[in-house]
Amino acid sequence: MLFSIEKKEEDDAMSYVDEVYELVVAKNPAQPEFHQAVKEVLESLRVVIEANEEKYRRDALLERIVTPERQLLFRVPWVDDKGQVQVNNGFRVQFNSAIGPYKGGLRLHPSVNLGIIKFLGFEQIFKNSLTGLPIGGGKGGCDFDPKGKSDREVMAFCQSFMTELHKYIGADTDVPAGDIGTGAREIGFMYGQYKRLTGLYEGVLTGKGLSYGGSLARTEATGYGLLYLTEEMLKCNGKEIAGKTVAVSGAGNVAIYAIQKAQQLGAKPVTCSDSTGWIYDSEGIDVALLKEVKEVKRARLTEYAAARPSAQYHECAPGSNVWTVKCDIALPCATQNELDLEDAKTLVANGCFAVAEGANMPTTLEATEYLQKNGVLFCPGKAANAGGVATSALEMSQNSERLSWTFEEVDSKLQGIMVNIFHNLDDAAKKYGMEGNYVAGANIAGFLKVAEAMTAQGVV
Ligand code: NDP
Ligand code: 2IT
Repeated sequence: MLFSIEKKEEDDAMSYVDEVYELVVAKNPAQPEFHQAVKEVLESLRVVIEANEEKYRRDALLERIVTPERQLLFRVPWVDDKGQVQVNNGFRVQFNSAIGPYKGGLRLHPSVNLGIIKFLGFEQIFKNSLTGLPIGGGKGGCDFDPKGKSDREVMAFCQSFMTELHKYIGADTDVPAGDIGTGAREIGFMYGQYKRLTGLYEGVLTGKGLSYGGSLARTEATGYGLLYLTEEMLKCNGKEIAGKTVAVSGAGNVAIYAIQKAQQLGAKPVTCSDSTGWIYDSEGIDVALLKEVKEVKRARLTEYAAARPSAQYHECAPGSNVWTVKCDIALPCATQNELDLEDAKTLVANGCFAVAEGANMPTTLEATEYLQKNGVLFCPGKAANAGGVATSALEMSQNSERLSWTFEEVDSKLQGIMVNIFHNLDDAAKKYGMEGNYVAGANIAGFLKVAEAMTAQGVV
């Protein structure tokens, strides 16, 4: 009798992976993006965990890896140009420091909430591990919208944000950087305030200006890195990038330099987008014009269309986006969940054979599965966009040795890192019997290093 009860319990027992996923959903209600990121990683790790389930379970390794080491939530009050006090919600999630100081960007966007910062911080753990450099995972941000604000308002916000954040960061503890809405201007204001409050001239932020400790090629790094990895992925699958038509979404830091490098490699990027509209340019995107509109004027893409006869402008609407354009390669470079199942079907029907994520988690789980099932080469963001944070780590190295490397030096290290990342995930996918599944490969390769470090460091 006893035996049969035990046997039944055994049959009913959920696998450790499923148990931890249910725990995450129960303990973190109303955080769908965080659940989505955890689900994708845990599904990929199933084969690794199940081979060693007893040990991982006893060590509560998965419970620990899905729980941030520390979560900071703080008030950010500032005064606008009319003299009105504004209040925003600031966040910094210090997720995992097993392999290095927390490292990850700061997102400034009205949609920011704890669940979004946690999804980004969780992704960052594995991404940073894949770079091969000693950086742990973290992310932060605020529901502040820099759009439409004066420079003085942006400075007032950044100073207030850093007045609280500076207590928790440092060159050897936690090193933030840019992300959506946080570019060179915001990093400059934050760095100035950190220095004023602490008296320290140290590499506490990356993406700094070149005159005060920034690295050459950091601005270009995420977009360039995305193309270096895509090129290697195509090469290893008997294809080449030259001559191919590319659909890019976004018109920010990642998208602009992805478009630029795609052109340098002989491809033809024909689209870009922002939150209100998108461009199809039959002659290929004019990068100089796009930079002028977005980096200098901070204007809408209607200005691009107005200045370029070959460009068509479309409002963003359901069913109207860059993925409707016929392309060989798709590079989503705007934001999470911007490429859904319908978009994936359209891409496949139009003959697209490769998708590499410049943004973090831009493809929904259903879309990813559809693309993979239909033979599309698919590289997830935690590998494909790791060039940005990798170059941030190179900026940290330069700050530590108080030297600056040349553009060529940084760019060639970036290329080496991206090629290496691709081979690591390709090898991991093959080793675990999932050849060509780069999502699984990236999650497994990223996880194994962090898991080993966590195990070696004991229960902390
Ligand atoms: P930017 O702020 O420079 O640009 C973001 C672009 O995406 C803008 O064109 C913006 O349009 C568009 N966008 C942002 N949010 C939305 C939204 N909710 N709906 C539609 N469009 C949107 O950010 P980055 O280029 O730096 O970041 C883009 C993506 O890449 C993000 O997912 C980020 O996390 C990721 N990433 C960035 C790295 C970096 O080094 N910067 C490194 C690795 C990943 P609009 O201007 O109208 O808002
Ligand atoms: O998502 C990312 O990897 C970034 N926004 C860059 C982080 C960094 O620390 O450079």
